[in-house]
Amino acid sequence: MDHKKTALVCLPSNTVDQGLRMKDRGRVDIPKLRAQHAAYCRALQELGFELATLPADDHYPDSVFVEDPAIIVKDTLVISRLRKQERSGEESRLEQLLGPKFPKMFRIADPGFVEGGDVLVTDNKLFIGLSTRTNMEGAEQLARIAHDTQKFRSYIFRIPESYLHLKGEVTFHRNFLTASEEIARHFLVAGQPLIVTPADERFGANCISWDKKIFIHSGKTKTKRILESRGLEAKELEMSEFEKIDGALTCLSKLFIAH
Ligand code: CIR
Repeated sequence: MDHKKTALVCLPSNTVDQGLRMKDRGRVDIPKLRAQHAAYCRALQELGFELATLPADDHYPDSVFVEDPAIIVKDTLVISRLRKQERSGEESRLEQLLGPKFPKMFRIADPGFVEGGDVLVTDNKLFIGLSTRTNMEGAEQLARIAHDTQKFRSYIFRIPESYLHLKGEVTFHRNFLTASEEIARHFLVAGQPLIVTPADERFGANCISWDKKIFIHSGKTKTKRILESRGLEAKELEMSEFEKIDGALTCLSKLFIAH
């Protein structure tokens, strides 16, 4: 059987500059953002991913952030329940596209809310961040689904108020994790080597990799040095326009193995 490493992405909408933001970080330059998205897609291909690309959806300014509307735990697909009115409804497009590819599918139900950005999935554990977007009801529903379908154990904890999502500051890379020093202690139970990044480099721990090659947000010089000292080949991607609307590298794709 052909097992393809697939990256689901969504093209940026014409309204992407109206994306939600925790604080004003300046005007989003849409042409520049599109160029950054194109470079990101090329990076995924360089890592060996085949792209599945959703068309832009102007009704949803934040629809480029496909990490949030769904969670994948092995062959189980969980459709999120997005908290913000402005994003509510983004889930159905992912469900239509991904639903047929997964033998098991569940939906987070009222009064639960979970966003994919708050869920770190490792080989056998979930780490779920409670945030302004993910509540305890949602986290418990997800933990139950992951336990019943895959025997996964879940760890649920509150994330710092300055974070939008847990995964802005932690990434699972198959053989190791990268995590900001501010939250790294939560992942000591992960059973994987942990590479700790400085707390003052926002999104430093949010990176995409395959084997030794790792793409990071540009300008994270200390993070880059740390990754290189661990034998990784770190390459920078300019993400300035996404950072203005609180987006990081992993937020822009949903990675899975297609059967
Ligand atoms: C939002 O506030 O929902 C978007 N502007 C940013 C979403 C970033 N997604 C992520 O961290 N997974």
